[in-house]
Amino acid sequence: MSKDLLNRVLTGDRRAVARLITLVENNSSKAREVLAALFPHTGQAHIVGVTGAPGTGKSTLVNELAKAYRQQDPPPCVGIIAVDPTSPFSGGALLGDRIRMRDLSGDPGVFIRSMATRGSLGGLARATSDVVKVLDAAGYEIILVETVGAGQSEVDIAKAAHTTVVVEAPGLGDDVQAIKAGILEIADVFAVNKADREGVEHTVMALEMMLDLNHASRPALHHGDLMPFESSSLSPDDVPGWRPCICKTVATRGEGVPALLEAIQAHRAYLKETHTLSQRERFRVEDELCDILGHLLMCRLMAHVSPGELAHLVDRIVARELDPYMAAETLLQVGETSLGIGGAL
Ligand SMILES: Nc1nc2c(ncn2[C@@H]2O[C@H](COP(=O)(O)OP(=O)(O)O)[C@@H](O)[C@H]2O)c(=O)[nH]1
Ligand SMILES: [Mg+2]
Repeated sequence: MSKDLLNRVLTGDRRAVARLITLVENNSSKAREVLAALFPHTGQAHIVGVTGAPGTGKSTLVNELAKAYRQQDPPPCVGIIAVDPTSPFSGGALLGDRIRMRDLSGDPGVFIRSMATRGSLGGLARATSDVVKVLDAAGYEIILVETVGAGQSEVDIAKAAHTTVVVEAPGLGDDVQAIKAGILEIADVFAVNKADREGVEHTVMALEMMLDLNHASRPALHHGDLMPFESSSLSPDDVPGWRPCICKTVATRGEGVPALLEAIQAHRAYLKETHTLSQRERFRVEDELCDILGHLLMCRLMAHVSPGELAHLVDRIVARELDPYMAAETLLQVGETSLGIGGAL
């Protein structure tokens, strides 16, 4: 049964892909099994994160990017994953998705999926990373992941990408949104969308200035915090640093999209030439492993803690009788006895 699903996913059967993604979202044990078997077939896709504030035009831009990719010769298969935890409130993602459905439906080389927003953001990041694996194994060569750049969890989702496009739009306030959201560090390419609007030059200039400041103070490879040079075989002098390019786009008319696609491909080529791709992959995998480990330990530990016990500890913290660290230590002791992994915890 699982083997059948696995084989169908590997041949790119769309219904099997959709079914496995649902299993992944529901965190089913069958999904774990199939994902494990799929894993050796992953690692082929170029993962492009597209992030930015709500309403900047990410969905529209992703749609146009997918179309532009599909016009290449030969056309790569494109997977689109829309992760938008804010969508139940704003409805923004839904509008974007409807536009996409209209434009891209019927193209068998494009697979679109909106991620369900249930569960924690941490869970969403893990589920997204698993859905990327499914599409990767199913033969989607380009995977576009749209996330709302609003906080650390979205940054975590974006970190899983090889190339991250940060979308800005003029008129969202005085400051460039990336500074506020702290997503500057993860930007490989900037798209200043809604270039048909007033203030676009101001936004471009603000970004340029920020990059000048940032570039001067930063070592060559970016994702500096992800890739310390100590563990790298490359010295900063060997690698000309990647300076994020700034592309002006009007997503609604597809303007500037070919140049944006070129910038994404140039970044990909840079990653390959400088061997940063494999390095980045190592860091990503390490990050993922630690995240999964933390998650599993937490799940196992909490299986031995009753809701009543937890509530009691929370009461005592609220009453200032116990500090949160002491409370956590108490829980860990429960885990040490129940799981017999004293040293590890
Ligand atoms: N004027 C203008 N409007 C745009 C442009 N790109 C997107 N929009 C509009 O901005 C709104 C939000 O777009 P959407 O793609 O859903 O943004 P998202 O929330 O970042 O995914 C929609 O009404 C789009 O039609 C653009 O380049 N120019
Ligand atoms: Mg959207």
